[in-house]
Amino acid sequence: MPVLDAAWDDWLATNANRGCAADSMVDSMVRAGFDSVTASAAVHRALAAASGNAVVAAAVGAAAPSDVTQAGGAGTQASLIKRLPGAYQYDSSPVASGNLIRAFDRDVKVLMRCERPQVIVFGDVLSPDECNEMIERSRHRLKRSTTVNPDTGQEDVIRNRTSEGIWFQRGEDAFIERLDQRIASLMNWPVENGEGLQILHYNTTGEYRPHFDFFPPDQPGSVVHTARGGQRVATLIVYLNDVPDGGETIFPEVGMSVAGKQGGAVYFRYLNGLRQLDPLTLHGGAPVKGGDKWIMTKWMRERAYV
Ligand code: PD2
Ligand code: ZN
Repeated sequence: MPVLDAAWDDWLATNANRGCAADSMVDSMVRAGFDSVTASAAVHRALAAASGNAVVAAAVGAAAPSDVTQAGGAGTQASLIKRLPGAYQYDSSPVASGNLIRAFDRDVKVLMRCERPQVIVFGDVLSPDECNEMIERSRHRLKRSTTVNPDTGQEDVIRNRTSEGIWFQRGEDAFIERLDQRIASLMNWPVENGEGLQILHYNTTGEYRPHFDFFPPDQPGSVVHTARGGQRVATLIVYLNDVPDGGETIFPEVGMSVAGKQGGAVYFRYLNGLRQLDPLTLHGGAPVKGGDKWIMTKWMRERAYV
């Protein structure tokens, strides 16, 4: 793989400042021999820096973990640090402490906690029967997933996200209502601040390249989304099946990956009490190498989601 040297830093900065689309920059880097995770992370950092998104760009530089250089060479880090008004400050997570959390109607196991970024892996959030019921309710209603267009806010189908999905309205029936209540209790965030549950299905080779779940504050397309309940605060991804091979949830900035187990979940929080956004929560769904993958996501907002 090529090295992300000063020449690549210049190329990234130039193209980001010219307003090139993230996809085409990532494609160019992949054609030049970079792997897609490295390319995507470098492009996101360059775009954040170019948009003057000081909070995001700055904290990338400030919190640099040892393997950040894998995705953005020393030059990239140095140029980001220059823009630094203040690094992301880790305040306490709303999620309860302890190894077992009573979440509405169920005891949920805590399997792993990471402080920076704030990531928690849970076991047994849903029973196998509940996972299978969500899959069967969704199987015949799936539509190709979209992502938010940064300029218009419209939902676009793009190559970066090769999954299909379906949304359930919050509390749309007793079963969904119970899951909404349990998840809100586990995330310790008001149920009315939650978006509806989303089910996603990936076939073999399906992936979701690294991205942020929050709406980048400086992108015009974010306004239409934050008008409904403000910024996203935290994500819970529940694994509805055991993926035979691949499909891990990856956090490339910190070299972490979570291999899902049916009923388990990964939580991550990216908006703190100061309304800073944590760049270390860049994450993706690694390509599924064998079989298929089903997940359920819950996104929590700052205020009631209407
Ligand atoms: O499928 C995943 O593991 C995944 C990874 C990252 C899903 C999402 N993000 C998402 O739906 O935002
Ligand atoms: Zn995501």
